[in-house]
Amino acid sequence: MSYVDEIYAKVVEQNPGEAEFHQAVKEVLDSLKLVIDANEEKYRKMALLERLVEPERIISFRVPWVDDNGQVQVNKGYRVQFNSAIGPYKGGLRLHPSVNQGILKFLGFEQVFKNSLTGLPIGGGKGGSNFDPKGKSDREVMAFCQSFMTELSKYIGADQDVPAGDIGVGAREIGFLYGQYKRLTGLYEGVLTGKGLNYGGSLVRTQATGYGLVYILDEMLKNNNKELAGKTVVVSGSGNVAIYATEKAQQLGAKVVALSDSNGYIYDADGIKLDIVKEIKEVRRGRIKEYASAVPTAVYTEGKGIWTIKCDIALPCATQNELNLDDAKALKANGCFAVAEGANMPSTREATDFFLANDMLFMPGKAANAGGVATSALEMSQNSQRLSWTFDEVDAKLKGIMVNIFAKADDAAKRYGVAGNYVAGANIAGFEKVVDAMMAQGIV
Ligand code: NDP
Ligand code: 2IT
Repeated sequence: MSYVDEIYAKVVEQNPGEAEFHQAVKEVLDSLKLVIDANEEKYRKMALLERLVEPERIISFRVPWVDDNGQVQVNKGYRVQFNSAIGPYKGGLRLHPSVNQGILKFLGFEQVFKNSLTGLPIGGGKGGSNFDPKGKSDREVMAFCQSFMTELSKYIGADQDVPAGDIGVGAREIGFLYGQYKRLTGLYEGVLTGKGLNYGGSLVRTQATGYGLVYILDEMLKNNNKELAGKTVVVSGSGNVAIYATEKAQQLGAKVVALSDSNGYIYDADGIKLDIVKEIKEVRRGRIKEYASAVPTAVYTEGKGIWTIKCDIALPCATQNELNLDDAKALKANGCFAVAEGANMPSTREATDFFLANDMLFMPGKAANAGGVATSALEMSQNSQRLSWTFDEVDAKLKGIMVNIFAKADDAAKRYGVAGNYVAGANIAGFEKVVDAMMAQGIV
């Protein structure tokens, strides 16, 4: 058995029940076969792959808090510190009832390669809890965040591990988490990113993941003699990534006709009116179906099915495995020619293979959504400098980073004889920097 296949078998055996983690590891290892096979002896001796797939550390803890009825609630809290070869652990915190250790390991593993692709000095990590912020009062969210940070604060720091937002964690949660960290440690430092602009946050961080997604999409299209202007786009989700992907796509002349949440999706043939979506989602914390009550041209459909809408470009921006093989076939049948992943691993492996086999342009999440964490790293730089850059400065840096990520994925794919396969390209390019740093730092 090849070294790569051996390691994958071990991962499945030693991490039972963690399907998403197995899926993420398999995709990366399959891409790396070409690179590993050429250096098999050296890497085997150094147990390079064994170290790459094993988190440096996983912290898991109890999170007790009191709800508005005076009832004590208990959630599970985690931080997966996956790999610090190229910088302090960096990655978001997810608050969603589906969170478990396996999901955070998949996200932490992806983050290692994503962060490497940004070219910035950040290692990979991820954390979160099975706490569900939906329907909770601000006081309940604060109580949870304070309890979560009371434990997490022992393991993080501006030069050690710097969490940020992800599903269910936005400006409100980062504020509560930051306040508690400062109170416990007495340190006013860049220990979290996505902070408010008045206490160390960076301009563009809120928009960064969605904007970055559209910047790299635009670059991929241009490099394949296509253009974004005038195209019809379907975006799934209606959270942070979906909203700002829609905003940038519209700015660049595309027409976004659909958005969704976990209950259903809206279709607006006239093009999504984003100010109404922002009011529903960012201000009222409501459901996407409320859009159809406010906009007469819109239709709301309960349940899944957003990928059956006819479009040129699909941007999955909700969650893992939200787009399966049938969805991929429906997209192709309707003329869709490009897919870029705003979410982490939103396409199943079968869907990804279908895109690649059918000559669709496909940019995987670890390249396509890296703009968020890249701008987080820019926030860290500004915190260290004790300076704030202007919107245009940060936006220009973000754009440069995304164009560069495209170039790296494109170049690696060409070097290994799989031109146009940006999955292989992104995985290989991300891996090259991490492996180089790991080999240089010895057996740690
Ligand atoms: P938000 O919490 O702001 O929004 C998440 C959106 O996805 C909501 O519309 C939500 O619907 C929907 N969603 C979440 N879980 C599910 C589910 N199980 N089934 C169906 N729909 C679901 O999160 P973000 O926009 O920040 O994150 C979206 C994706 O982007 C995630 O995969 C995240 O890991 C990834 N990402 C985020 C980055 C960031 O900077 N925020 C950076 C890089 C990647 P509902 O409200 O009904 O739950
Ligand atoms: O998946 C991701 O890259 C994020 N949720 C953003 C992480 C960060 O540290 O900004």
